[in-house]
Amino acid sequence: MTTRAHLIDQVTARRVWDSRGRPTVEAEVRLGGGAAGRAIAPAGASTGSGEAVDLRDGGAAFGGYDVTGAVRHVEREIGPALRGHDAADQAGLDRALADLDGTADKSRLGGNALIAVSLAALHAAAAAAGRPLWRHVLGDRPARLPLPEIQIFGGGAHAGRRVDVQDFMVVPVGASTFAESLDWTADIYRAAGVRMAEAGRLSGVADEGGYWPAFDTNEEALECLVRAIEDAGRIPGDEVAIALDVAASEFGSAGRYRLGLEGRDLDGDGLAELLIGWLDRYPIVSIEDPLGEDDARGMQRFTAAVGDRVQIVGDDYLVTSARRVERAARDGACNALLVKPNQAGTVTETRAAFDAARSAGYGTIVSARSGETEDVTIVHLAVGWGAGQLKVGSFSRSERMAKWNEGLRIESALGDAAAFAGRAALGGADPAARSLA
Ligand code: 2PG
Ligand code: MG
Repeated sequence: MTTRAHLIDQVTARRVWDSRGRPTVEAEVRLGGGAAGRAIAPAGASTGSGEAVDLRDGGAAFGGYDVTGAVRHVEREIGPALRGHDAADQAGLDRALADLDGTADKSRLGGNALIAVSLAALHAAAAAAGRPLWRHVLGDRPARLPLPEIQIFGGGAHAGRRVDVQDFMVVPVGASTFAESLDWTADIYRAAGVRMAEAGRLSGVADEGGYWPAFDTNEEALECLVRAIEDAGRIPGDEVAIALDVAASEFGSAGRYRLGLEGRDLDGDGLAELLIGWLDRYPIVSIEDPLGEDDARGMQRFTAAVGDRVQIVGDDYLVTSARRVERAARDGACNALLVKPNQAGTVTETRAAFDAARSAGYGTIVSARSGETEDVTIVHLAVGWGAGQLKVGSFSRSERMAKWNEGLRIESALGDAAAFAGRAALGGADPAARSLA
């Protein structure tokens, strides 16, 4: 039953700043009963062309990245339209947002405006119910903390294209709790830093907090990562495995790829062969966007070749779209979905993509963006939806640590009831073993 207490009374927005020092949209939703919710839109750098579009002002201010237009849309159009809407009816509210925008890519009001409001409304509904967001979303089902993918070296568009591969990550597959997975990662992150320093190559961090990738080849970064896992006293593969985000759309299109670091031009088969060579030589359990977003044939062939032994994640390729997930599942491309709420533009559309991935037997990884803030909503979604995996960047910089730390808080709140998703959460593994929530 709806009471006035659950009805949206006011929606406001302001310009705040993200981890790259760029403007972004923060929205607040206040309900009649006084409960309120707040959320901040993140922003990508290696964006898929099918994503919801962030509305930026252009022009001279802040390099064209300003968001005064998106903020104004929340205040003048979205707020009045949502007034009186039931905050507990997320699907209806998100439909109203999408209808009001009226474009396929959310470009009129701005994907940044829409996702901030949609998430803020979810927060307000949880606050009105008097429950943490993760519990509000999960209900009474058992909770499971996600297996983290944590970046150790940044690259690609997040590091001036210093190396071609975008994310070199660790996955603590042998850990028995979320907290332990972070303990291990802290040691590996530190060990990697010591190695870089000893080699005279420590020169700060990339956009998501991973070390700046001062390597001569992409493969050298993989070798250094394996050594850092060993230096930290962990067994590569058994205890801590590797995940890559190749983000191939950033260095290739129409089936042609240019590895800038190594000065090599490859076709799709050539790139697949190179990556499969790495799978043979290194303990890699997950590989994201191995081929370009426009290379459906390449993705299908790659999945057919190695999808039974490794997780193949669609990020730019699937852009958190239920329609694209269904098509990929039909065509035999990918076996896991990267779930980024701002790619879809609303909570409900994100959830639809998530559900499509689940139905297809895919693994699911809730993910942050390279431009982030102190907002930790995605951690609550990862637990609340039973996603099984979480990717929020590296193990430094507070916009990243805020999220890992929120996972620790949820794990402590659960006490003995806390379960950890572990290795079984990886796509490509038996979907029955992944039935998490
Ligand atoms: C990705 C993300 C996060 P961006 O490609 O998976 O690493 O990067 O937010 O720049 O798209
Ligand atoms: Mg990616």
